[in-house]
Amino acid sequence: MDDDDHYQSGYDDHYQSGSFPKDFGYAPFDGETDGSMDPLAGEQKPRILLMGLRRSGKSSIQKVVFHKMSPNETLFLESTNKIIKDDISNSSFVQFQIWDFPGQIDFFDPTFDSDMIFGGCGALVFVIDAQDDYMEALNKLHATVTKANKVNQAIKFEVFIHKVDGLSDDCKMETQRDIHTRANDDLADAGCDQIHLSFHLTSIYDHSIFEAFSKVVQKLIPQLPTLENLLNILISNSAIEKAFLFDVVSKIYIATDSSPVDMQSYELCCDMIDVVIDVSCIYGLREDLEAAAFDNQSSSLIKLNNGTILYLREVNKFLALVCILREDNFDRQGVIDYNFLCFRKAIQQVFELRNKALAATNANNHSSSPVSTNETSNVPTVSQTGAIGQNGTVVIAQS
Ligand SMILES: Nc1nc2c(ncn2[C@@H]2O[C@H](COP(=O)(O)OP(=O)(O)OP(=O)(O)O)[C@@H](O)[C@H]2O)c(=O)[nH]1
Ligand SMILES: [Mg+2]
Repeated sequence: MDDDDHYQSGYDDHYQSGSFPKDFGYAPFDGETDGSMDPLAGEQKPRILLMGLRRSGKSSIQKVVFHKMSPNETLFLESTNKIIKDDISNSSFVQFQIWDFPGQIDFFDPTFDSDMIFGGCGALVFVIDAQDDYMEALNKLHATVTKANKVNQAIKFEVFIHKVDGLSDDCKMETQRDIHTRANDDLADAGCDQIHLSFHLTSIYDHSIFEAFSKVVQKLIPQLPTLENLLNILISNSAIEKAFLFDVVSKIYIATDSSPVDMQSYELCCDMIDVVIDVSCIYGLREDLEAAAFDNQSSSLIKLNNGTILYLREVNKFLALVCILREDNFDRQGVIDYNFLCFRKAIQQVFELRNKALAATNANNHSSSPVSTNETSNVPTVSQTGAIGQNGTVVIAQS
């Protein structure tokens, strides 16, 4: 992509993508425990489409979340005039393409191949500029959603009520309520009640855009319930308050335990990842070795002055576990560390089984439709000592 090359060439070689060293960008995940194959190679990856009116902020979102562009730099982005396809292949769990559309796209244009575009689409993110008059955007949303749903009923529709940094809290709520009501009324009037829209208040100037994108991506991960279960078992046996499984490059969380997420905790964990990567870049790299800023030795502990601890551990090349817990509960660090090792092992099993299932499917059939996997909830068992049983298994069955 020309745009990316242009953007990244402005960076020092060592910091190609934000504070990450050159080899820490989005490259095919090598499975860590399963050789160097990319199980989705040759398969069509699930797609996330970014649509919305001109200047609503689509390209900015894609650049800020996945290419570490700073929000201020988006002021200089040029209008998109063709579909930009961006491959996000950072880990086995999070492999997808993002297609950034020009604002003025016309569905009735004969060159617009809606079967091809909506056919393999997992999620459609529709961006509405909340600082502008949004009536036209709502019409476009309605046209887009009904058209896409005709082609593919499996698409998840996500509406980003965007640029809310300029609005007061009251105004944000009022705007969300108004957009929610109008969009759903339009669908009801057209007899499309079955279409479900999810709404998110977002801005590239805070963590809300990462949080919203986390939710979008999570819906595309079939293993999510298994991951959530593993996290629940981990936290309940380790006296941890909250745990996030992060994709380190994008800082989106691909899973968390089932207690509610509050923005502040999420922001703290994001900031911790930045600190770890930055410190690691400055002090951790040896000249003789092309060591990455994030590797299997990565771990960090930050004590806050309110008696809380942030604890980060590497799970695999692209994932980190970040936990929040009370300082008093950290006395038994041995148990936490042991439980973590069991957790990591279980996650590796999920990867391995998924890779095997995908490899088998690739060998057996050469259809171009995306592979879907379902897992049974045979999650690791909890042993009497309160740790995750080492012989715990996670089984993924082909649907
Ligand atoms: N205040 C604010 N401005 C934003 C936000 N996101 C994007 N912008 C600004 O909105 C303008 C348009 O952003 P783009 O990303 O180019 O919009 P687009 O939807 O890709 O536009 P087209 O490619 O023409 O369809 C830029 O000046 C951005 O800086 C946000 O969250 N808050
Ligand atoms: Mg654009």
